[in-house]
Amino acid sequence: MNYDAIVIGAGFSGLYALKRLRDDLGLTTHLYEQGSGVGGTWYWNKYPGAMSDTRSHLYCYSFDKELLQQDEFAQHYRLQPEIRNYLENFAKRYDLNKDISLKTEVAGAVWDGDAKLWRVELGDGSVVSARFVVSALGLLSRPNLPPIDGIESFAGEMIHTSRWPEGTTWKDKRVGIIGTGSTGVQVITAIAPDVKHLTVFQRSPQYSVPSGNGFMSEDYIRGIKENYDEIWSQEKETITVFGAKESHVSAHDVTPEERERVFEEAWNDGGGFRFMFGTFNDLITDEVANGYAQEFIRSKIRQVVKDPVKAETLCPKDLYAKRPLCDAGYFQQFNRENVDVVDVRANPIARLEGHSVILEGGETYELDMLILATGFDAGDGNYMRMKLQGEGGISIQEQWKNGARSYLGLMNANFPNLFMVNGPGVPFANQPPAIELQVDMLAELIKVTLDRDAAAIEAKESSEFEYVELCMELTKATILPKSKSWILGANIPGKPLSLNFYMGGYGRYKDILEDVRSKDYEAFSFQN
Ligand code: FAD
Ligand code: NA7
Repeated sequence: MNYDAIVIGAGFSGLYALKRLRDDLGLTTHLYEQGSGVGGTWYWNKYPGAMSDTRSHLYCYSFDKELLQQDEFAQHYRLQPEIRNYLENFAKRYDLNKDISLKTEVAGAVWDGDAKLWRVELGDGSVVSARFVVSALGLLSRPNLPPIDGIESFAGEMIHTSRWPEGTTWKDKRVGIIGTGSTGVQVITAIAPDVKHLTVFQRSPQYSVPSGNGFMSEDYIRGIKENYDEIWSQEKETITVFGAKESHVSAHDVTPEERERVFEEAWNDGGGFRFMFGTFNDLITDEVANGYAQEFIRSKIRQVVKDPVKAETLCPKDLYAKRPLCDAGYFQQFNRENVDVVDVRANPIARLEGHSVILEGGETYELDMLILATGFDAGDGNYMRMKLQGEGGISIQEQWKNGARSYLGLMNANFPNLFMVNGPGVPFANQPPAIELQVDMLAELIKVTLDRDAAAIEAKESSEFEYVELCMELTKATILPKSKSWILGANIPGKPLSLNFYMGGYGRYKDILEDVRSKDYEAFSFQN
């Protein structure tokens, strides 16, 4: 089969790309998805407690005014089944399913420079072709399985949270969980009341604040819907578009009492992004300011957790510089008799054997079920296992050998007509609107290519170089490089620093795209 365009991945990104390319540009377009349903993140992550922590009214596409009015949400945050439904309904609304092949992995794509098209290899070995490819493989999609001895032969149930089988039960079981990131915090909070015993194997304690989730009044929801245009246009000028009013005040410019008041107010309002970006403007750029937030959250953990030994184990001492978390009563779970926390940074996991997790110190924990909330090989994880070859046969592994990078998160030099959504260097922001921005831009670039009667478009090396420098500079202006998290690919042992994000914010990224447009796309080269 030959298409004008092939899209890979059926999450927020791929579904919107299929709609834009097929319906708005009139291209014959087909989408391949390895899962057996659409939804991407929200198809895969069915673990208990899974939810978004972007405010409900902003965790959706913004372009479709009718859908915004019809959309149903009742709480401040959407739960996984609701988001999956939303995306399934989106696919139905635009009749996308007829152009989607599920259970179809794309194994690779090779640029044929003579024919000026991509030869796309599917999992069963068959080959299809297309002039344009949109790879919407996901930012947080490739599961990270920790390299723990004996992991393949663990005798109990073992589940990575992003591969949670429907119908799994944890009730009355002896459960262990490795990982206390956003996912771990959600799972622990959800299952603690029902398990027989829960052992939390914690390597890094977390700064988590209350989510403040709860039902919104009908009046409140009506108010949102009546003012959506204004809400979106205001939000799209912010850094994160997470619905948290961003602060313009330095933590250094207020008295200690005022700082405490501001933190307390944010703690009571709820929301991780609200706490990190809405209290003071320098928490992720200034270690001293960051320290004030750390101390505040530690004091809250010590107030909530009754057992002082558990409380100390749960108190983070690192920087508050991973993705900000929020929870529905995480620390409270450790007041239950049946919930323990084990510090596996001080005493690492040595191996799994039979039903047991065994620490280097020899302590043995026998379990019925082990949950791996160990996150993702973020950003380039899905790319690195594909055979993706651009101009002259250069592989993506070679292109990114010193770390994943790109121009605008959208294109790489040497890879003509290949567009990424959520490629390295996209804005660190609420995803659905950030995805729309990228997909709209790539659709625009395809249109420009077609209008110019060009066979292909490619990012210039110089554009990519300058953009990577900019991303690097912005990242270095933050304290993020000092924290080991997936944001820069530091959660995967041996992985080079990946510029997963542009740290200038959504609003400024939008301005960069406008600049590209105003300069008549000179950042790209066109082939005939
Ligand atoms: P995905 O939804 O990851 O979709 C990618 C798809 O590509 C997957 O279905 C995958 O199976 C498919 N795929 C990959 N490789 C191949 C291949 N070779 N062949 C075929 N198919 C392939 N973001 C926020 O902004 N706010 C939040 O609150 C938030 N919460 C999150 C909570 C969790 C638990 C997780 C994991 C992520 C969260 N995110 C959040 C990020 C979330 O990933 C994005 O918001 C968004 O869903 C990404 O959509 P996507 O389409 O780009 O990628
Ligand atoms: P994260 O945030 O990467 O968290 C993974 C957790 O797993 C984190 O606590 C890790 O500890 C821990 N981990 C990973 N490997 C190991 C090993 N080998 N031993 C012990 N502990 C380990 O992933 P999440 O799924 O929670 O969240 C990812 C994003 O998805 C999140 O930010 C949201 O955007 C949605 P570490 O911190 O590395 O010491």
